Amino acid sequence: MKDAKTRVAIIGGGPAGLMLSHILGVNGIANVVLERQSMAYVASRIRAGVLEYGTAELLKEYGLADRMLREGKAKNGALIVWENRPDFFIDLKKWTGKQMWAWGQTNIQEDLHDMLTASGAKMVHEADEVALRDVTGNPSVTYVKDGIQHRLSCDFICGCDGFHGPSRQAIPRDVRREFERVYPFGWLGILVERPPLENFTYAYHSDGMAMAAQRNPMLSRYYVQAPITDRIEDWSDDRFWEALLRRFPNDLASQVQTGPSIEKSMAPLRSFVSEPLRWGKLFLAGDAGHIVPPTGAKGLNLAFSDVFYLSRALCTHYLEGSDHYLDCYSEMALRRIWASENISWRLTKMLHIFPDDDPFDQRMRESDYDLLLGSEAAQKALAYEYLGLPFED
Ligand code: RFL
Ligand code: PHB
Repeated sequence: MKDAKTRVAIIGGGPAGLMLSHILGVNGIANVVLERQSMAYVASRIRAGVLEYGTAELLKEYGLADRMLREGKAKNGALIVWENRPDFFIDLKKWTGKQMWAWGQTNIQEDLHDMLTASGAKMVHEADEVALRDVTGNPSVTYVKDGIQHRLSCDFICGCDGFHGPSRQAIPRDVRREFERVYPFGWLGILVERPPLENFTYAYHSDGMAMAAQRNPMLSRYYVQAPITDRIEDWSDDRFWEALLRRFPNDLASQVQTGPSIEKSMAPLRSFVSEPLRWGKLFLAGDAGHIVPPTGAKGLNLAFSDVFYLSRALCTHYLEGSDHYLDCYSEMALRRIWASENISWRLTKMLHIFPDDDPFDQRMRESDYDLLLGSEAAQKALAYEYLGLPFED
């Protein structure tokens, strides 16, 4: 067994884990990231593409926004189109005076990795059998790397290991309270090397939702709602484009530039929150503690807001000797998490076809949309939620 010591052990090298490592490193707080996969694998995952205003500001503050400012696109909002009803633009600029950014998670992950490598940060990739020990006493994390057992002793463990990682399970079952909605459909997504539509666009259609997203001037991402039981092999490119174009109104469908997919994947939809986010010296951040369906583009943004709160708490502990923010981390992060769970759930309900819905549910869905079309108060509220709530002091 090889022994080592650090202040903060971070499990998981996704966006939450790497961003936390970066902020702690900038503040001179020793930390080690333990990631199960190789860097190449982590970098190849295609995920989110919309950054809330607060996420973009956090990237700017920590020197991670140069490429976003050069190659990404500031956006004034997102479009909703609806079969046989007028279009609606979630007008962030008009109602909040702020913008969001079209900038992919894959790029952020790359920039974080490069920044951490350049600063000599400690990242262990392909760490097997990661296990959390004595999280309410003298915490440590054990793992196996290249067949050799390691023990990393630390002051705190940050569980940034996503929905399937071991950190959440280290909180005893009788302490943990889990809240969950599982949806009976997924989002089948493709990447295509073609210019995207101007706007991120959510389309409601009686066949199911469809969505247009974007990565850069020559890379588009499109999604269609599909039964979760469907396999990727069931969806040829032709079938995908046919479904997508049918679900978009003609004027938009005619602007979609189709082509061969370079990636195709099925994302399940789930709403999930585990409370509390702290147990002893263990703190959960990002997907380790909660999941949202992709409809509001909140998953990555929530991971970053958790990291904002957690890094502030750890910096205040080490640099100012105060545990105030550590003690209120779980409560404070959960307030924002529940707000994002709420908007993601409402948008998911409004924009998708649910197999068991009856005509009453359908009228409720249409009346939700009509309220948006007709009420400036509803438009303003949605703009604030889509932009992302501010971080608490
Ligand atoms: P991640 O990105 O899942 O990273 C967790 C990391 O922990 C590692 N890990 C372990 N490491 C060591 N030992 C173990 N035993 C470990 N077990 C796991 C994993 O290998 C991984 O590298 O969580 P993080 O950092 O909290 O970031 C969260 C975001 O990635 C996530 O919220 C979003 O990507 C969610 N999401 C989307 N969000 C959006 O806002 N818009 C989207 O379009 C969108 N698309 C998606 C998504 C998530 C998806 N998943 C999870 C399947 C599409 C997909 C397919
Ligand atoms: C994406 O860019 O892939 C994306 C954007 C907005 C969403 C979901 C996915 O709501």
